[in-house]
Amino acid sequence: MDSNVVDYSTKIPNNVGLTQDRQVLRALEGWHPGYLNWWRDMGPEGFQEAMVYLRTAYAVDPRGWAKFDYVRMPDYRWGILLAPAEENRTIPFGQHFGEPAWQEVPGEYRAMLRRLVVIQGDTEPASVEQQRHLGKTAPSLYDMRNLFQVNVEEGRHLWAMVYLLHKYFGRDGREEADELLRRRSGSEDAPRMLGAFNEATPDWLSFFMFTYFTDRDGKMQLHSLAQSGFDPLSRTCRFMLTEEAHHMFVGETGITRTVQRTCEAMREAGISDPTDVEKVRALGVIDLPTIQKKLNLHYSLSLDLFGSEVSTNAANAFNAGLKGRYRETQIEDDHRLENATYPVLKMVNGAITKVDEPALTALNMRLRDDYSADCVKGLLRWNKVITTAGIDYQLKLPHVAFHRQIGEFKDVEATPQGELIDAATWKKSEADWLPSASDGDFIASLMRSKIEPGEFASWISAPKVGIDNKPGDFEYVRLAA
Ligand code: BYC
Ligand code: FE
Ligand code: FE
Repeated sequence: MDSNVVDYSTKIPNNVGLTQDRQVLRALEGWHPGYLNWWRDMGPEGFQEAMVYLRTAYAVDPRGWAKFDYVRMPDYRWGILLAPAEENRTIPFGQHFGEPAWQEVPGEYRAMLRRLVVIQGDTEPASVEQQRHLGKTAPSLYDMRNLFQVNVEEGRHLWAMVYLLHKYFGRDGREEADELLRRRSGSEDAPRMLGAFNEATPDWLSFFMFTYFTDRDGKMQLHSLAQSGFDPLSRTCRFMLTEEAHHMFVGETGITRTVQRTCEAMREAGISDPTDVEKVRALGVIDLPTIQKKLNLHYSLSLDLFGSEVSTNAANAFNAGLKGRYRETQIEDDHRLENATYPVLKMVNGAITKVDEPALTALNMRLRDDYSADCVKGLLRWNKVITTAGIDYQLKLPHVAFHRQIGEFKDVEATPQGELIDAATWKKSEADWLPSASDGDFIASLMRSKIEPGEFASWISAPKVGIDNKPGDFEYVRLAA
């Protein structure tokens, strides 16, 4: 069978020849009911019966892989899709540089590889859990559809990692796959593995910030894992990246539309001072300083996901050929990094200082730098909207030392400009930099669901174009009667 085409005749759609792989098929069929239970319990609350205009992947080549149709989410065809194998692929970095890519798990690196797969897998259902209440306050049917599209695809990303665990890791792989359904975002006794995935996503502005900033960590991590010498992981991640693009699009355009609506409302009302928060809020839109606070929060939480700036885990995974750098194959160096250095921001004698560290242990820092550069693009777009509206305000990324819980800066307090401050000053100013409870209450007060086709909540403008080129009043979700 053509491995570009997905086999939909089986219960678990796939392009990995599952029908010929009875043992793995049986293992996955055993896991499937637990997954559906998890989806019913922890997936979008109140919308399991709604018909949602979703895209489903039918092929894995870059063009035309998706078809759109109305689907009840529990009937979504979650499947196992790997990007086509690259012939004669070799390991592109590390101690095994140039050797043929592995088609089976390299025994000596089994534990390290399993850990990476499990951590990746854990984030996917976590995000669905974090977003499960948002359907009820969707600002439009268009946005509601996008939320659910992201949710079903994160569910599929879980399947992607579970396939690797079942196929390549035997019994402990199956146990880990079960654990992925047991942990819960924000749970006291069985939380999700990484910090940001236990935080709440209380409102739609947070959702857009999350899909812009946190899904973008997903992009960077998936790019690094797509370089992996373990070929099945590489192929899985390469296909996941094609889905990821839509998640970040949802975030970027969601924030653009929020900023746009705010600027429009301010102009119409003749308000030129963006910091006149009360006046702006009275218009039923989110003031720019509050948008900046949400941005500060989600960016800093997402920076924590890169781990410590200096990390032997990162060096080991690179040396082993399991996790590479962003765009590894396009970098011109020896891809072993034994003698190279990389500048790392560290705390030295109480000051934030740039220090050259061995490039191998600085890989998390490097990926984080690549991430920050990638984040800037959205800010340019949002700021253009603000400038075009004639408003004197600019959104900015806070300094990497601001509000950190992991790495070099976890024990210090810093302003968004990167100035170190004492605990008392932090306490006094925190509410100027991060969303306060009253900011949250205000945003929550705007989160009114709009379910007439073509209708949008007061705080967000309509998108420029519809999904799948549908007109503005398209009924993206048919709610259950
Ligand atoms: N929270 O050497 P260190 C996505 C732990 S998002 C809690 O500093 P390392 C998505 C670490 O586990 C992408 N714990 O860091 C987005 C270690 O613990 P152990 C997800 C943390 O290992 C939106 C210890 O601290 N994929 O796909 O080099 C929606 C020391 O670790 C955190 C991946 O992350 C934290 N933030 O790097 C849906 C890729 N950070 O082992 C989906 C796979 C560190 O000593 N994971 N720790 O007990 C990795 O590559 C690495 O595990 C990390 C950490 C980059 C996360
Ligand atoms: Fe994902
Ligand atoms: Fe995503």
